[in-house]
Amino acid sequence: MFAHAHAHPKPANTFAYGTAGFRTKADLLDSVVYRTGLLAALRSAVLGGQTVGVMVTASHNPPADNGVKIVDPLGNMMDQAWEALATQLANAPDSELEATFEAIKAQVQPTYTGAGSVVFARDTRASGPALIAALKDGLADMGATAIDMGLQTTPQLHYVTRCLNSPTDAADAAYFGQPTEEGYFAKLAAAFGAIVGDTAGIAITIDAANGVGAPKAKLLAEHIPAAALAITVVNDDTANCDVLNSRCGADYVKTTISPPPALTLVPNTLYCSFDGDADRIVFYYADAAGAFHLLDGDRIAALATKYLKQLVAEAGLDLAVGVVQTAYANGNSTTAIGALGVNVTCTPTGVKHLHKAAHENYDVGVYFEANGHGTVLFSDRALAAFRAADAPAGRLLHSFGELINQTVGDSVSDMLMVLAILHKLGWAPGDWDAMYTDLPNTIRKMEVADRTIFKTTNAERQLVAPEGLQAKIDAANAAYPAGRCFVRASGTEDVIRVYAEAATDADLAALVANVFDALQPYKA
Ligand code: G16
Repeated sequence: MFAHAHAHPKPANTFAYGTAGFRTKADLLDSVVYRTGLLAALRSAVLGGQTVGVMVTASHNPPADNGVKIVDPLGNMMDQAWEALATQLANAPDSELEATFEAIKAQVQPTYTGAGSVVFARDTRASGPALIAALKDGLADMGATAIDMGLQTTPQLHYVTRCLNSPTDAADAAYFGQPTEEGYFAKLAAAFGAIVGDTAGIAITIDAANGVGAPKAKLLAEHIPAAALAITVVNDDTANCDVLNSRCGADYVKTTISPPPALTLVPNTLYCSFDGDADRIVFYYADAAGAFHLLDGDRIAALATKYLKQLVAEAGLDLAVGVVQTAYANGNSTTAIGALGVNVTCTPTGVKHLHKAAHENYDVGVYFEANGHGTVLFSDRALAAFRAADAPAGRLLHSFGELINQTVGDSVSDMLMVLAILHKLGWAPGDWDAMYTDLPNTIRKMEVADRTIFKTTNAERQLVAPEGLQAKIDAANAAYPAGRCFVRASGTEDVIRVYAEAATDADLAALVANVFDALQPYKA
């Protein structure tokens, strides 16, 4: 039945649909991506032939890795109930592939009689074209319509997926935009222009992580007058795949709390870093004395919450504004955001969890992971209120509704949101930084013999296995003022992550040393 299956044999490895889809060494992924093609087409059929998205990327991971994830028709991550099915199909022995597929099909029962439709794109990794070929084989074996968007950022693929499933009449309230790259940039540029005008004199330097965000940021610059926003792009070498995310990009800046070495920071000037597929962003600046200041996802959440809440009040709207974070949020950010008078909730790592919580709980749902992954979601009720509003604040909210990517965190859209808010507030980087002071903190990773033994509860803040380890971490935390450390298995890399914060640098160092002592028995 599957004509191309023999060309995509499964290696001996076991695969899991993790934090952001399948992600591992690229040379292991051929069969996984082929089978993801089969599943994406099936998902489309189950959803009545709506177009499903597939993105081939490993985002922040090193150049030798790659990954694949499925996007649902409204541009959100695939329904989590299907993750187990994706894992099951990826791990079926070659001889059982068709039987496994048929069993899954019997379970999900597609009623649509057509073959489904799938739109897909990839980032700049060297392994991308071959994996896309495997994906196309899977779609061909299902007879699905295959829409190839070529090189795109992950958020662009989410955007296009949503547009392909939305009304095409711009007068329709559910119209989202044109399902093209041009449509994406035109929508962002128009909304940004409506907020800041044509001569705002804003400037930003973007570290594009030597990834797909580099050419896309340059395209954005063609759509916005330079007198409104002057964009400089650095770390833009996509010709050399080996430099992707290497000593640059959002993950490097966040985890090292330092600028990319290739950049010399001009004091009191704002910079930002994208990650490899441009779905996260962190900002930073150097003060007059040359000290580095990181403005991460927590701070983006604080800024957006403060400003949007203010606009909602000015517009006289009764809307629930709230914030979603993960355990990685700096404790002082949670306190400062709470002091703005909004609810703050905590979910496990993974934007799919934050997105769901923001969507379910708030009209204006600000969600950001500390690593710079996030966006602001507006409920249908909020968007309708913005459209109907006469007051200037209401019109501004309407423009922010157009500017902010409603499908997923987006470096480009988030960057424009932050720049627009800073401009409206008349804030320099130091004013934004002054919203609160981070507790000293660190994120480390450790290679372990088997990361799957690390099981967590309470939004990943506590371990339930291996037995006895959490008690040691609890004792370490209790020994230091404001000490908070947790350990969890990464869903995107073969490591465990250790996050710690404490009242002073010395306490932080001692806390981390204690916890690493406790982790020694598990080290690879
Ligand atoms: C992905 C997810 C993020 C998550 C990050 C790290 O980001 O989309 O939600 O924070 O991985 O996850 P983990 O700690 O489980 O490895 P990206 O930018 O790599 O797609």
